[in-house]
Amino acid sequence: MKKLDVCLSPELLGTYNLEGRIVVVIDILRATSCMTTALANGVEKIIPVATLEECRLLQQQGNLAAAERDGIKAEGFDIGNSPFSYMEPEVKGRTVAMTTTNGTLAITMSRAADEIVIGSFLNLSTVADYLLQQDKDVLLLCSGWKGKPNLEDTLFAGAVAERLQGQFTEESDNPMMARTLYAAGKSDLLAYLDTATHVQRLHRLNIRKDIEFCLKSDVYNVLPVLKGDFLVKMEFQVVE
Ligand code: 3SL
Repeated sequence: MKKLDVCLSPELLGTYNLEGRIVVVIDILRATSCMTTALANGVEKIIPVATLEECRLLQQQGNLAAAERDGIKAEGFDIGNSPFSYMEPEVKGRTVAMTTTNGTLAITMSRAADEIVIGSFLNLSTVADYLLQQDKDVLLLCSGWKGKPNLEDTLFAGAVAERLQGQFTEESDNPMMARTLYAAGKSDLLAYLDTATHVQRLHRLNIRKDIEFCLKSDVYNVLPVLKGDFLVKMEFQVVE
């Protein structure tokens, strides 16, 4: 049977062998929700980079540049990290260089994986269907916040683990823990997350509608995958 595990923080990534695995990178608030929204709304590709310097260089080469640190748009860049920025007509057909506090770093740290795909509530069913159809072990990687686990990424890992239950051997208690949290919170994710630290941080920045949007399930049926240096939309057919 295929194997499933959940890595609660990129700091723990060294305890996993990524060879031959699909890694699902998760940063619900808000990086992977932005990536999903961007590709669903016509962005051609995304170049995820770990540092502001790399992002600036790509901006100078003519790419649209999205940069966020500590929830705030970094100075001198075109856009920050709101999914609503990707609903504007100007982004259609563009290549976006993107750097965020945790999400793009988690992607960079997963490079040894066989495949890297992007997960968010916005494309939950698409991610789960894809994983069920592949013949590979899976690691759900929560980006967390600066090395520490967080509730929203763990909840999404639980949502995926719930969909995969019975089809994968679970390698640690993490999938069960994540599923248990998701079962407790899924009837009202927004209320369940109300006191979560990153939700509170975003509230202090007056960011509220992004949170509500990022917690909606199955708004899009796109699967962002990393091909070389680019995140692009993968087309695949769900086999019933
Ligand atoms: O940490 C990240 O990668 C960001 O998604 C954080 S924020 O939601 O933009 O503040």
